Formats: sequence, C-alpha cells, structure tokens
Amino acid sequence: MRGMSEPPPPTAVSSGPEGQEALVVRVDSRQCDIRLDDGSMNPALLRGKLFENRGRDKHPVAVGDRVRLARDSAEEGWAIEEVLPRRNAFGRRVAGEDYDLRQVLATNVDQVVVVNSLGLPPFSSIVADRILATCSFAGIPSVMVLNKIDKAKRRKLEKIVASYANAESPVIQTSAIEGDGVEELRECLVGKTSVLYGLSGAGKSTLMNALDQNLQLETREVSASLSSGRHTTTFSRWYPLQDGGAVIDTPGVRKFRPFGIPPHELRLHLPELRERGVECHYPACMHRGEPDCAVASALDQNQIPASRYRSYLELLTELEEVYGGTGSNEPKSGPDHKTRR
Ligand SMILES: Nc1nc2c(ncn2[C@@H]2O[C@H](COP(=O)(O)OP(=O)(O)OP(=O)(O)O)[C@@H](O)[C@H]2O)c(=O)[nH]1
Ligand SMILES: [Mg+2]
Ligand SMILES: [Zn+2]
Repeated sequence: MRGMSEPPPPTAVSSGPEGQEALVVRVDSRQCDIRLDDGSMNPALLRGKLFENRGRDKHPVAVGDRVRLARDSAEEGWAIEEVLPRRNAFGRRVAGEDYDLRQVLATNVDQVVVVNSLGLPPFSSIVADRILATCSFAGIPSVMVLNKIDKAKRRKLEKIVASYANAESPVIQTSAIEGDGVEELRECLVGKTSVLYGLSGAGKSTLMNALDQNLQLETREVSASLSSGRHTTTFSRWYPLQDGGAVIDTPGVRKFRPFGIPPHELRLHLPELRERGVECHYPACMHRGEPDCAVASALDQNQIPASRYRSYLELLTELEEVYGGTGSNEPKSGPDHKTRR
C-alpha cells in the first residue's frame, strides 16, 4: 500500500482523478458520506493520519468539510486524505471528562438557524442564548426560529420576541405543522448553507420536510422521544434545497456547552451587553456588580431583557469554571483548573 503522504502515482486510478475534492455530507466515526462535485453520493473512509492531527477536536471531519480524496485501487473505494481549510466551524464543548475537547457540528456554513419550540419541549432562553453566543464567537450569523407557534400563548410569544429585539439575530415565527412562516424561512435559507440546531423535538426535521416535500425525514412525537431518551435524528446530514442552498439537519441538543469562549470576552457576544457596556465606568466591566455599570442601569430600566442577562451570568460562571478566570484563549488542561476562579 502506498505511503499516506506520498503524491498519488499517475496509474493508480480507475475512475475519477485522484486529488479530487468532495463535500462531507454525513459522518459516522471512520466512515463518511461524501458528495462529489458531479452531485453523486459515495461512502468514504477516513485515513488514520487524520485522527493524529485533529488538535482539540474530538473527530477530524465534520459535515460541511471540503476534503481531498484518494483511492488506491478501483475496489477500495474513496478515502479521505485531507480536510481542506475551513471557512468557519460551529461546535460545542464535549461533555464529561473530555471537557477541553470540541465536537464540531458543522463547518463552512453561512448561518446557524436556532430552532426553538413554543410547545413541547418548552422554550429555553438559556439554551438559545448559549447557541447564539457561540455563533457570535465563531463569527457565524444566527437566526432564531420560534416554531410551534400554533401551541404558543400570545402573551408568552410576544414576550420572547421582545427579548430578542436587540440581539442581532432575526426572529422567524413558524408552525411546521400549519405552515405559518415556512415561506419566510425558505427565503432566509435560499442560496445559503444553513445548519438547523436546537433542542430535541423542537421540530427541525419537520421544518425541513415542510420546506421540501421530497425529503421525508424521520420525525417523532416529543413524548415518545423523551421516554425513549433518544433523539429522532441521530446523525447530522447535509441536504440540498430545491431552490438553491443547503441545510444541515442535526440531532437535537439537550445541554449546549460553548467551547473556547474566554470568560472576559463573553460580554462582547451578547449584542445588548456589548452596546451598553461601552458606557460602563470600567472599560473591561464584567457587569457583575461593578460601580457605575451601564448594563446594571439598563436592566433596572428594562432596556435589557432580564432573561438575556440571566443567561450571561450562568454562562460566565460556567466558562470561568472551565477555562479559569484569566480569560486565556486556550482551555486549561488538567483536572485542577476546574475550581479555579
Ligand atoms: N404543534 C406542532 N408540532 C410540531 C411542529 N413542528 C414539529 N412538531 C412536532 O414535534 C415533534 C418533533 O418534531 P421533530 O421534527 O422530530 O423534532 P426534531 O427537532 O427534528 O427532533 P430531534 O431529531 O430529536 O432533534 C413531531 O411530533 C412533530 O410533528 C409545529 O410547528 N407545531
Ligand atoms: Mg430531527
Ligand atoms: Zn458594566
């Protein structure tokens, strides 16, 4: 077998040129599905060397990656030789002992669409705010979808919409079942690559089915998926949209842990806090009881939603526990930093 880093010999290929590029549309440990530029879908294996050079990432390849392919013989099928540089990466911190590892959820995306439910599961501002702050940190635009508005109480819906008025993420209200807002969502997605992300059962797959009748993705009642304890969608997968663009459907999240945000930078990733924060007495004010804090006054006057500020405090505490209070850009490794402040 040929050495992994050697250039391909010119005679080895039977169909398709080596060095060909493709898009990763699905990842399952060592096996991926790829889409060649002619639109054909194929399985591809990951070369072992990719696992050696994956840095802090739990897995070297993610949906949305552009990769360089090779094959040693016609029988072998495709192998992924190299992941090409990413434009951006949307990911989260891995739970448990691997707390300084990142799970990349999707790469090279134009936007993250945070899908929230206003029925079951109930709307969670903290989950949404964690995802939005992570998008801001990763430099990826985000959109808030409020789905299941057919189940929402009007007052509650208005309050949630108002709380995102200055969060810099457009808000789209939808009912995947009754069709409200589906056209608006379609316009927001057309021509772009978007990842749908949110709580399990929020209706991501149902929305995709509403956008494109041909997709027929599996969906399941929330009560059934809760009692089984598993997600209905179990793999992230990329789907082309009929009108141009693509959407990545993902398995639902239960708890979203942001990766890599230095605690002192978090205040810059909630737009309302960033804007008012320039008026604080201390330029590096953390808005946590410092004197002459403009964010505190804005809260008193209901100019910043209490729910957004609660999310900020909860997230700040968590980031300090994980990364230390120093604001270093890199996660601290080793077990002892966890209690550091
Ligand atoms: N009433 C109502 N029910 C909806 C709506 N959208 C989705 N549902 C229902 O919510 C349940 C869960 O929907 P799914 O599309 O499977 O949710 P998901 O976000 O893909 O869930 P995971 O794949 O587990 O992450 C299904 O029973 C859907 O029929 C909606 O707008 N209104
Ligand atoms: Mg799903
Ligand atoms: Zn302040």
